[in-house]
Amino acid sequence: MMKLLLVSAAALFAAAPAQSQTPPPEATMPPQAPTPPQAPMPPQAPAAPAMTWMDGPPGLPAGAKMAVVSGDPGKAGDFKIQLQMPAGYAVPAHHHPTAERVQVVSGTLSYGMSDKLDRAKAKTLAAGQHVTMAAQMNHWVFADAPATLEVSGKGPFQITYMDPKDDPREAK
Ligand SMILES: [Cu+2]
Repeated sequence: MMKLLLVSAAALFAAAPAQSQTPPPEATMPPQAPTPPQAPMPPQAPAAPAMTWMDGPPGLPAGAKMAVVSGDPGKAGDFKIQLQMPAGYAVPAHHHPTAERVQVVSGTLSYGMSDKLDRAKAKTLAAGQHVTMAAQMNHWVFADAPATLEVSGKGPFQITYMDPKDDPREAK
């Protein structure tokens, strides 16, 4: 009987050896320097350059304002401009030597692809929508309310009116 108890006790100790060990002394943390108050700044997107608005190019009817977004419409290469049209503004039928992509930023743009501006055949584009006018293809646009467009294409930007009398440069 006694022998059995001893065996049991030995088995208990054997089963829980860790409990008999003294826990390691707690490591004392070295005093920490206070966190510097200036946290690292998150990477910032470069500020969008402020757009400079100027009178539209002489090839467009007076009244529009333009701002260059990227590139240079007067030089070879890709360009992107924005164009602000006042209410009632219209560009009669014309074409360009290269394709012209027109996207509405705000307002509504009416347009058509034919040799003469025809309000009855106009399609409309709302903000965010775009159309691409193929190179050499006559088209026209008008805006009954103020509208802002983004126009992109390959420079140098040139415009040829179907009817030379529509060309504002002819009047000068
Ligand atoms: Cu055009």
